[in-house]
Amino acid sequence: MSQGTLYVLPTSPRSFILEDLVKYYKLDIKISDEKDERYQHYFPLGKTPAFIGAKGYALTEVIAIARYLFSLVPADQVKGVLGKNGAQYASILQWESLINQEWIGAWVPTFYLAVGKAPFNKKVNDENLAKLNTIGGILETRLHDYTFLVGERITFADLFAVAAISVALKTTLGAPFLAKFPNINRWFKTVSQSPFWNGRFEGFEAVKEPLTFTPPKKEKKKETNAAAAADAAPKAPKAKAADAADEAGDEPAPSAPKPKHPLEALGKPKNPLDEWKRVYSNEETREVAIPWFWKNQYDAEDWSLWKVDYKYNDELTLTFMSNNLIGGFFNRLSASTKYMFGCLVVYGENNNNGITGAFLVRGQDYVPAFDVAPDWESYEFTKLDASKPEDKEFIENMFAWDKPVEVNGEKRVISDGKVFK
Ligand SMILES: N[C@@H](CCC(=O)N[C@@H](CS)C(=O)NCC(=O)O)C(=O)O
Repeated sequence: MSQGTLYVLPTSPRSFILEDLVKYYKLDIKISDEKDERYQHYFPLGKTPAFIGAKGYALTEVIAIARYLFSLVPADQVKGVLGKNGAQYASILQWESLINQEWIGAWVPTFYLAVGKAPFNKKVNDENLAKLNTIGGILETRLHDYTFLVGERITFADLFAVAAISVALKTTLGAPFLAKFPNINRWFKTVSQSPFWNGRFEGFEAVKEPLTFTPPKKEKKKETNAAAAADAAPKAPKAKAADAADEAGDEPAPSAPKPKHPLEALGKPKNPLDEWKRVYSNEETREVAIPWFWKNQYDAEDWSLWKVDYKYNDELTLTFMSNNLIGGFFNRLSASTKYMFGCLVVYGENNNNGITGAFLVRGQDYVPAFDVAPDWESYEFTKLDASKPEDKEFIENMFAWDKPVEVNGEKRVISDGKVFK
């Protein structure tokens, strides 16, 4: 019988290191990336990794779970990976804790800011990047004097740190970080080749240009003044006033009454969106929701249908980052929630993917619904005609997103997506 279930978020270093530990030591543990009912029962915080063992023994916190998993490995196989004495054991915990708390804690905000999952804030971005560099300096000094973080052989401290640093090298720190810290570079190469990873880092390359906040293309061109040019990480246009006040130490001006959404002027539609959103969320998409949509929701007078394509697919890298980009866009569209519904999907694979989808929009123009998001011009909008079978099929495929999508005559598998509702 399996010794338990490990709940993971596969893209997260806190999770994939435990997955690799389970695989490397051939532990009889089920890995699940689905938060099933048992998970919900035991883990109200909703975080991963999490573990449920025999008789309902439940654990959260990556460091604790790692220790429990090691306790299931025969002692002669663990060898020195947890240190050869009490002092080494404690030093390993020290590095793990530093990386888990301080490094990952600083990297996550830089990543969220870069992919638009958090509203851009230069101060927060700069502070966290500076902190990552300070920790880089601490590791560099240590690795100047020692081959590995704790003594002269690989321990779990090295493995954990490599997992956490790898995601930063793929995103907001990239190759310039390794160029600055040659000992980290040397150590990262060695540790990432350990058989522990079973080839996870084969062909690993840090991104040459670290991910940073990118304003919509049009805005980029407009920013010609020296101040904007000197700004290493340009701000979103809408964040500017607030940031300027922040930097000057000003109190923000009292807020004016919230302006009405321009689509209010169209009055109430015959079929408001709420019922459709409920049906879509609760019913089988193909069997019930889509027929309901055509029968009860869509009418060509009140609503229009749009194909939405990201314009810069060639700049996308990892599929989960493309999906986060959609998440950020949807957050910034929230002022238009009452006026539209839609799905955007990520098709393809890492380093070869794109974003497309379909939206139902109040009125006959897409601009008033979409221009609430500063990056709306990074997307291309094409009107769809529900009386054309191919357009109708596209909309249904996007709402259901259960089949490959055809892009330039090629069928592409949908790897992820989000619903705007
Ligand atoms: N202190 C926890 C942190 C766990 C954590 O924040 N996990 C992230 C993924 S790496 C998560 O579940 N995020 C989702 C959320 O915060 O809702 C640990 O060390 O394991």
